Amino acid sequence: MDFKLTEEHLMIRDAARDFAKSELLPGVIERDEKQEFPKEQIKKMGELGFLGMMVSPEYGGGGMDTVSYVLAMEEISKIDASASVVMSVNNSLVCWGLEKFGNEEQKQKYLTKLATGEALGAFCLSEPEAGSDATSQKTTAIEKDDHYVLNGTKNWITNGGTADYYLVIAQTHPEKKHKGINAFIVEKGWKGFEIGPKEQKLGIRGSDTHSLNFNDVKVPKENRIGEDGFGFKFAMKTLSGGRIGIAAQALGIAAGAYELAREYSKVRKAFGTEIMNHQAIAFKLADMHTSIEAARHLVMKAACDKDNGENYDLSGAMAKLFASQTAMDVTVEAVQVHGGNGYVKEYHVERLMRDAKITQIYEGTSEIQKIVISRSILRD
Ligand code: COS
Repeated sequence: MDFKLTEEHLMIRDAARDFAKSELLPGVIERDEKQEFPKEQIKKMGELGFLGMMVSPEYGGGGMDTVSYVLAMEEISKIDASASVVMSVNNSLVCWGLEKFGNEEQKQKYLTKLATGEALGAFCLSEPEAGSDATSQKTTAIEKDDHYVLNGTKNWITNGGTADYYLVIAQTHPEKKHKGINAFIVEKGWKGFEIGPKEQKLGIRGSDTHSLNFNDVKVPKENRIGEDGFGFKFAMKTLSGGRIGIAAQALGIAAGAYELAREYSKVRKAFGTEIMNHQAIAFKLADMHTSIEAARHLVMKAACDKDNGENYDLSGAMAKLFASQTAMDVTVEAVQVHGGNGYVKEYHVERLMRDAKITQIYEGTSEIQKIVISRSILRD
């Protein structure tokens, strides 16, 4: 096994690191406090190519591999997990799904804009009664003449209010259960498409999360992705890659909190010496570093599997499960290393601790990852 990164990988990682420090760090505490979407910063991320990293240059993307993508995700997430979830959804759920399964017209019309950041995307699978139980879709898309009529509600949609294009999963043939589900591209502003109020969240507060209502929205037939009934497979395949992005986000949150704790331990004094000289603190840092390295290996393995054309359902699920637990453990310890200062906003670690929790919930809870993992290892 060769874990060496190429010159190009290192350049991408450094570019993401520099961007995060110079453009995302200023104002990150205030955006979190006010639940303010990083609009200008996301625009710049689009201009720099961070929103369509893996899309082929033919459609305006960066043509990069998944390893590059997770390296950039880690660096952005160290500083601002609200910005990185926007990046993750646009790259892995929206752009990847469209490039892999959309037709040429759909790619020309939508992907070219999404890959450059000219437009932003959202992925709409979850519903009030279909979160983990994703096959129980209540949103319907009924065929009528040259279009489908979409009705229903989607919940907890990232980029819900800010997106331009929405990939919406809906049931067309309820009698066929998950085999009757379709995926559609829906544009903001279409008649009957209403954006619900913004959710008040524990973490990733700068990201824009809404419920969406569809009331007799007319969706042209040409906006269905893939064959009739392909929607559930579309969602599952797309989410498998999305989980690698969220694993990288969790890794970045953990690494960001660890780096802050390590540096703090070198300057904060207690009992006459820097706290790093107390074994109670040094051992915490040793544990944090070790689990972050283990998470990084799992994230890289999943990214390499995807780049090498291997199946990544299992490695992606393991990466997400482990990295998200690492994010929780490490951020809690980073707050502890900071003591009282860890509990106040200006030291950043309390925000990272709040941001970490969602990585165990979205794009498949940790329990769902265990279903995917156990089914995979017991099938072979
Ligand atoms: N790739 C391709 N197809 C997949 C797949 C994958 N990774 N995972 C499942 N499928 C297919 C199965 O092959 C099956 O198709 P067939 O009946 O044609 O064989 C179909 O999907 C249904 O799968 P299954 O029978 O395993 O469905 P379950 O209801 O048991 O649920 C889980 C499967 C739990 C894995 C799925 O519902 C899931 O991932 N839930 C979480 C959803 C989620 O991540 N929500 C967050 C929303 S985004 S924030």
